[in-house]
Amino acid sequence: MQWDIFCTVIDNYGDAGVCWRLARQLASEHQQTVRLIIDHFPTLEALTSQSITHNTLLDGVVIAQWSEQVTYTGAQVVIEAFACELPLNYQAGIKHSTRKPLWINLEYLTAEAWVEGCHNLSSRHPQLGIEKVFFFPGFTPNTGGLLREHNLFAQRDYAQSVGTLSTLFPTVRPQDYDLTLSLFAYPAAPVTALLKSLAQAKQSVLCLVPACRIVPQIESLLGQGNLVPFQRYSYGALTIQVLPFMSQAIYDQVLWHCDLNFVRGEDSWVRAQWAARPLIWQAYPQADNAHEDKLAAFMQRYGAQADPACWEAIERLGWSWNKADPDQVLDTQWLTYLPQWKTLAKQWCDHLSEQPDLATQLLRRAEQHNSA
Ligand code: TRH
Repeated sequence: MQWDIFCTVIDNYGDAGVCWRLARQLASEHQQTVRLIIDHFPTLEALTSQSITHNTLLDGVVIAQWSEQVTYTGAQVVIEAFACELPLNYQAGIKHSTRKPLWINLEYLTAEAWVEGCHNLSSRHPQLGIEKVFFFPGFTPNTGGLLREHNLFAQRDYAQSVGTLSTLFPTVRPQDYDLTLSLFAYPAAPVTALLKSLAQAKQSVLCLVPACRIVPQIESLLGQGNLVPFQRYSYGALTIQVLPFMSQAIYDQVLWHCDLNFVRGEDSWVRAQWAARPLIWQAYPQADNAHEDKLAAFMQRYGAQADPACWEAIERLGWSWNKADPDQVLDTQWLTYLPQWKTLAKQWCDHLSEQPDLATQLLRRAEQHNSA
C-alpha cells in the first residue's frame, strides 16, 4: 500500500522522531510505499545524521517538503500525525478521489486509561464527508501499542552483551565507572541538584548529557562555559561528558548502555523502556499541568509490580524531577535500589513487548479498510 504520513514540527524532536520511526518501519519491515511529508528538514537531519532535500529517498522512505500545494496521489493510507491538519489542496484531492483512503489521526502517547475508550473511534469530516480514525498508541492491548521494530531486542541484547558504546565513542568508557547515566531533559528539571547529589555518591558516576537545553545549567555548576563534546569534566565523584546530538540509532545505543536513563517527551521515553534499563521520565510540560495526570498514569502502571520500598524511592525521584523540586532530588536513596529497579525495568519491557507494535496494528487497520 501507499502511505502518506504528514508531520509538522511543533518544537523539539518528538513529532519528527515518532513519524520517522514509523515511516522507516513501514517501508523496511512491511514493504510499504511511504512518503513522509514534513515541514522542517533540519529536525529530521538531526535525527538521521543525513542531509535531506525535497524528495530525498532515505531508508526506503521518500521525504517531501510540506507545502500547501502537496497533492493527493492516491495513497491508500493517510496519516495525520498529532492533528497536524492536512493541506487544503491535499484534502480536496481526497474529496474528489473515487476510492477514499483510510485517514488516520495518530495521537500522542499517554498511559491514561481513557484512551482505551477512544482508540480506533472515527468521526466524519464535516466538509469532506470522510471518516477520520483516531489511533491512540498506548500500553495496553486495547490501544494501538508502541513503536517497536522486530529486530530491536536482538540488536539491544547483542550490543549490551559486547558493550558497543566504547566502539562508537572511544572516549566514552562506562566500564571505568560504577554507574553510568544519561540525562536528556527539559530545562525546568532540577539538574543541578541531581548532579550535586551524585557528586557525593559512594560510587563513581559517569553522566552522559546529549546536547540539549540543560547544558547551560551544567556549565554554571562546573563554572565553565562552552563544554567541549566528549571531554571529561569532574565534579566530586561525578564525571560529566556532553555528547553531540546523535542519530536515533546511536542514541538508542546510549540508552542500552546506561544504568539509568533520564528521558522526556514521547519517543525517548519509549526507547528507554525498550532499553530494559531503569528510567525517569520527564513529561512534556503542559500549561494546565495535564502532564501530571500523564505522569501519574504511567507511574501507576510502571510501578504496579514493584517492591514498595524500592518503588517509594523511584516515585520520589520521578515526581521531584517533574515538579522541579531540588530538595527531594537530593535524596539519593534510589541508588541503593538500582539492582531491583533493573529487574523491574526488564519485567516491564517484557510485559510491554507482548502487545503487537504500533506499525503492525496500523497495517492491520489499513488492510481491514482496504478489504471492506
Ligand atoms: O524532543 P522531545 O521533547 O519531543 C517532544 C515530545 O514528543 C512532545 O510530546 C511533543 O509534544 C513535543 O516534542 C513537540 O522528546 P522526544 O519525544 O523524546 O523526542 C526526542 C527525539 O530525539 C527522539 O526521537 C530521540 C531523538 N534523539 C536523537 O535522535 N539523538 C539524540 O542525541 C537525542 C538526545 C535524542
